Amino acid sequence: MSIQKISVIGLPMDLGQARRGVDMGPSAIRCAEIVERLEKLNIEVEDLGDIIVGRPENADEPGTNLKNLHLVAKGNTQLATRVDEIIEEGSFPLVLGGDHSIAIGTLAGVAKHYKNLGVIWYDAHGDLNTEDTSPSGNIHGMPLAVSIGIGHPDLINIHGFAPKVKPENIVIIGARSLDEGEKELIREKGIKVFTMHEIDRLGMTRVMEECMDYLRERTDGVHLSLDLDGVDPADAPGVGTPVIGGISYRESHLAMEMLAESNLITSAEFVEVNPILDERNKTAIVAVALMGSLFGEKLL
Ligand code: 4U7
Ligand code: MN
Ligand code: MN
Ligand code: MN
Repeated sequence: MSIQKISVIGLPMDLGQARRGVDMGPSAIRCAEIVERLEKLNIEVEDLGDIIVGRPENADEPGTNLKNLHLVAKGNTQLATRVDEIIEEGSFPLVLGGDHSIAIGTLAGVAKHYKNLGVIWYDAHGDLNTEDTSPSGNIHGMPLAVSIGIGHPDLINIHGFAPKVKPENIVIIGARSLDEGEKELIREKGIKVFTMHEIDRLGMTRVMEECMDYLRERTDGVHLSLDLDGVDPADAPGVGTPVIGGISYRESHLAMEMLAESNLITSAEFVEVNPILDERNKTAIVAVALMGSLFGEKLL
């Protein structure tokens, strides 16, 4: 079924990591004309604005080394409710970040609606750390672990149930910076990963075909979580944790076009755009171009 209506919602949160400015991501993406772009595709678009996040008095909270745990959980709890409502009314949730910790809330709201939710995690990183394995204490490095039910109770139980996703329903694309604990978890849980090695070796076309075949046979909906640092920093410099040797803009474009043709994607989020670190809003412009392709924009 093709998409009739898209609901855009922003979570301008930068508390899941240490570099300020990623809270301006939703604004930068709107400046790059996301709404206008999608409206041209004959899809009804509503912009629900942003969820308001508080400012921390102190990042360190007693009893945990998770930074800003309380506010990150609060923002994500609100996001889960909004995303749930969007799907309830038959619209497609398009979530704008914010750092990647916001995937906790998006997935909580989405997962309620599917028995076997699939997830494509487009990212240089695995985001599979826990309080014990995290080298940083930054929650943006943990949302995928949280979604499979591993992590702090205040995060895994958001929206009243856990886990949100089965590990075998996840496909990571673009990984090139995995911590040791994350590698262990990937092996232990049997998470499917196309690292940069597979993208180099097989090419993006085959990687996407294999990814979509894999998900089509086992899921009843697929969420795309796209971290702009999955894209090479030459093409997307405005991110907090850039890693060289990434997926090119062209390859990313192709991946989105293939997803559009497949009709597989039922919700999406674009995260980690940091205009403070960017060059003339380039990363937001890239994000908007990728969203255009994802929703069926054609060159001719
Ligand atoms: B992002 C890191 F140690 N793994 O946990 C961590 F390398 O959402 C980085 O993908 C996490 O941008 C990056 O802090 C999180 C680090
Ligand atoms: Mn990343
Ligand atoms: Mn990420
Ligand atoms: Mn990052």
